[in-house]
Amino acid sequence: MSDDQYEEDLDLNSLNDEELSEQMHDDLYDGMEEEIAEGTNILLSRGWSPSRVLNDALVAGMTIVGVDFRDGILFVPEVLMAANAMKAGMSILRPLLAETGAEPVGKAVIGTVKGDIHDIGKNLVAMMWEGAGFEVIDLGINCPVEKYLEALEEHKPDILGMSALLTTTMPYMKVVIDTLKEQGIRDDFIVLVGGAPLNEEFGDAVGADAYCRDAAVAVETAKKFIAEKRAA
Ligand code: B1M
Repeated sequence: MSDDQYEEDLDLNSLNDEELSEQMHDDLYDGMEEEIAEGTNILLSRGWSPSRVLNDALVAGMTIVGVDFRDGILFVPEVLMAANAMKAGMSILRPLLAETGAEPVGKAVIGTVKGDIHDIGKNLVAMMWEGAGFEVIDLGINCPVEKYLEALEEHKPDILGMSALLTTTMPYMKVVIDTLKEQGIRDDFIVLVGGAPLNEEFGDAVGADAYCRDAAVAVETAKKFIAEKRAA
């Protein structure tokens, strides 16, 4: 039997919990939205809590995707497909998680800076953060400092993430960080920056807490800073 036929014929209901969870890791990896939605519903119907489905079936699967993306085994299109499949599961779980009051790992606001409309990388970071259990408020593209400030005031996140893809727009990150300093709120947030033309030196120069080379690093860095913050 071909792999395709096997996939077509595979009845997710016939798998036990452990097998189904593992199958969902594979399905996430392969960006199979419908299967992820179906698997999520089956596990819930078997009495799994929403946070167990999130952590054991989805986040664990997305972690594998993140590692292979970092290591150059998966590329942007595959990661976007995996992230979309993850979203299919998340959209079922999100209202249930809100009901049960399960604590997210942390909260993050992210946006592409003023003058810049590139959003593929930023979306990837937002999705990967969501996949890692963060609550993410995505401000979209072309964000002026006022938009960041309003979102920080409204959502009180742990993390502020900024993305820039142009050498002409990346200096705007300093405008945002300097404004936070002027308002005396810089240290209330973990500020992470990223985008193709940036590097670590630039991140230091503008006063960010860290530069993130890619979405997988953004997840690792966010988790590391949150753990340090909680420990303090
Ligand atoms: Co534009 N563009 N573009 N473009 N574009 C670049 C960036 C460019 C390098 C192409 C080139 O000339 N070789 C060049 C910039 C040159 C420079 O500044 N030195 C460029 C230019 C010049 C322009 C325009 C000015 C072109 C024009 O109109 N004359 C114009 C600018 C518009 C504007 O923003 N005001 C423009 C427009 C566009 C499109 C609209 C056509 C399109 C964007 C579509 C979209 O985003 N919805 C586009 C695209 C697609 C690109 C390239 C080809 C690809 C960018 C991309 O999506 N990469 C790009 C060339 C390139 O980078 N190879 C280019 C894939 C993405 C997954 O990677 O965004 O780097 P990346 O994100 C990574 C990491 O950087 C990191 O994680 C991500 C995932 O691993 N990361 C973060 C990103 N943000 C993060 C935030 C974080 C953490 C990590 O926060 C914590």
